Amino acid sequence: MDFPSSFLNKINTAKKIAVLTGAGVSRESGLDTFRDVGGYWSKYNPYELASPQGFLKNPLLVWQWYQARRNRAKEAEPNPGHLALAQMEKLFPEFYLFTQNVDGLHFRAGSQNVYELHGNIFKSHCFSCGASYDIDFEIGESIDTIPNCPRCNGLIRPSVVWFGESLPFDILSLAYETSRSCDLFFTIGTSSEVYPAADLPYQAKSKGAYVVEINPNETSFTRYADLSIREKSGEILPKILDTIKEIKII
Ligand code: BV8
Ligand code: ZN
Repeated sequence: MDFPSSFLNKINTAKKIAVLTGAGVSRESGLDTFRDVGGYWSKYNPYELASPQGFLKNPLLVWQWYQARRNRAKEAEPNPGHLALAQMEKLFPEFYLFTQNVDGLHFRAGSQNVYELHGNIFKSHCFSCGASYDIDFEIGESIDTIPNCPRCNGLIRPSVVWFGESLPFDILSLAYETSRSCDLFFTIGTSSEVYPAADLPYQAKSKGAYVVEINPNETSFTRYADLSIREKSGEILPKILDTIKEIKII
């Protein structure tokens, strides 16, 4: 693929890179997205499954959904898109990867500087007192398979950020600061629907960064992007990596 000279020049001069990824980056690892046809939100009401109210109303249903996603994420492998991002990180002085994904695949691909905006599906904590638990348990068909907190007997929940819950303050602050001070911003595999994560590319754009969107479909951000690539991330990111290596003569 021939990239525009504006992008090639930016690759050559950029010192600080910021990346925002969404569920589309894990699609080629076989994991479902949320808003694609057949995605989670076409089958379930997001507020039933990804909100504290939904969890309190039916903790077993929510846990069974997360347990199924945990099992699929465990079986999944990082795809060429994850792997290319892990290699790209080594080619720039500063490279920050902010992900909305909770599947842990960026870490497994070898990315080091990864920040999980919406938490991690393999971590759990007590809904009542907040104590963290990395216990390995299997959710079954009855509510008593949901572990209770040994400290306060509260219900244990997945350590992900649900609708109506604040993102980790330190990570969100870093994401805003990085987006507003980077030279080159990639928004990859996200529908740009969920805030505050979806605000990050706008922040980058407002401060003069060159913003690249990678998504087979248009999004509400597309018209603001300096370069919008209608491709699958697992296919185009290895080509971008090769281009970076050619430019940096590596
Ligand atoms: C917050 C849990 C402050 C983790 C998720 C009313 C009350 C409270 C808040 C709100 C409200 N109204 C609006 C809000 C704000 C709300 C929000 O933005 N709602 C939207 C829907 C309008 N946000 C929040 O609530 C956030 N918190 O605001 O706190 C606050 C606090 C208290 C009170 C008020 C405010 C919390 C947001 C986090 C929600 N958690 N899930 C999990 O289970 O995974 S949402 C879910 O959406 C995931 O986190 C996911 O990461 C996120 C974004 O989805 P995407 O990753 O973009 O995935 P999607 O399917 O949408 O798109 C995939 C894309 O990939 C598509 O575009 C597709 O074309 C593309 N694609 C497909 N294949 C490929 C590909 N791309 C590349 N390659 C491919 N091969
Ligand atoms: Zn507790």
